[in-house]
Parts: sequence; C-alpha cells; structure tokens
Amino acid sequence: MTTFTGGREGSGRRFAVVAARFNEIVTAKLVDGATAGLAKHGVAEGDVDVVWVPGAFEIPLVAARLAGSGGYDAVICLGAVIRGETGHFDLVANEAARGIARASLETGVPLIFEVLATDDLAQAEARAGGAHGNKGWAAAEAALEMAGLLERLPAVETTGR
Ligand code: INI
Repeated sequence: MTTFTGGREGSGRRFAVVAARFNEIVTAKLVDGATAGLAKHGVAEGDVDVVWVPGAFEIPLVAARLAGSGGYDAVICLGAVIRGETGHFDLVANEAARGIARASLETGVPLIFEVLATDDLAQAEARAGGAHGNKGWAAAEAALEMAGLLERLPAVETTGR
C-alpha cells in the first residue's frame, strides 16, 4: 500500500493570490493571513504574486489566467460575500465557487477556494483574524499541501497528439 500526502514545504514554490476588493476590510486580512502562512512555511516573498479584482465574481477568470500561465504551483482565491449586503448573494457566491472549481479542473493547477460566504460582516471578520482564526492562513496551508501532493502523484498520461 502506498499513502500519498502533501506536506507543507514551501521553499522554491510559487503561488498567486487572487483577492476581491469588495469587502476589503475583510479580504485584506485574508491576504495578510495567506501571505504570512506562505512565508511561515518557507515561501520567498518574491515567489508570491497578489492580484486584486473588483469582486468575488471576477475571481475565476483571473485565477484561470494565472493557473493557465504555468507560473504557479497553486492559486489562492480569497473573497468575502456577505448576505446582508446583496440580493444576489447566492449568485455571486455560487458563481465564484463554480468558476474556481472549473478553472482548477481545466488547468490541473490547485485553486484554493476561500471565498467566505456569511450572513453578516461580523461572521466574516471572525474568520479573517478573529475568533475563528484567519481563513487566509488555512488557504495558504491548503495550497502548500496540494502543491506537494500533486508533485508526488503520478503524472497525467498524455497521448502525444
Ligand atoms: N462581491 C463580493 O466579493 N462580495 C459581495 O458581498 C458582493 N455583493 O454583496 O454584491 C460582491 N458583488 C460584486 C460582484 O462580485 C462583482 O464584482 C460585480 O457584480 C461586478 O461584476
């Protein structure tokens, strides 16, 4: 039996962070958490690119571009969709999730989904450095683990066509 695990070694790896500016009071803290988490695990500052987009709805397109560039081991997607602020909460949150998942499967690059979807600002803040920790940090650790895991798994077979 062989067991595969990812580990969290960051040295020599490159990561992109895509962050939504909407609800920046929350997402800026998620970015801080993610970049601190990457640094803690040995990722060099120069090996992290942070890209800001207007809102969570725009994350998938930019994440797909970055993942498709071949320049990153994983792309961390950060946003905060807050139900109290919008009638189209479900649309924005669902499309962000769907688009990020699709981009990950199509590119074969781990895209980490940390778009908070909460009822109110307090719940979001609790997950961005508050009582529930910083989900940006958790996203960084998921990115490191997935990067390591994909490196260890058998490569995708190509037909050569
Ligand atoms: N974008 C968010 O990231 N969070 C939200 O809570 C939000 N609300 O409340 O509407 C939101 N909307 C903007 C959306 O992501 C797009 O930027 C916009 O629709 C333009 O395409």
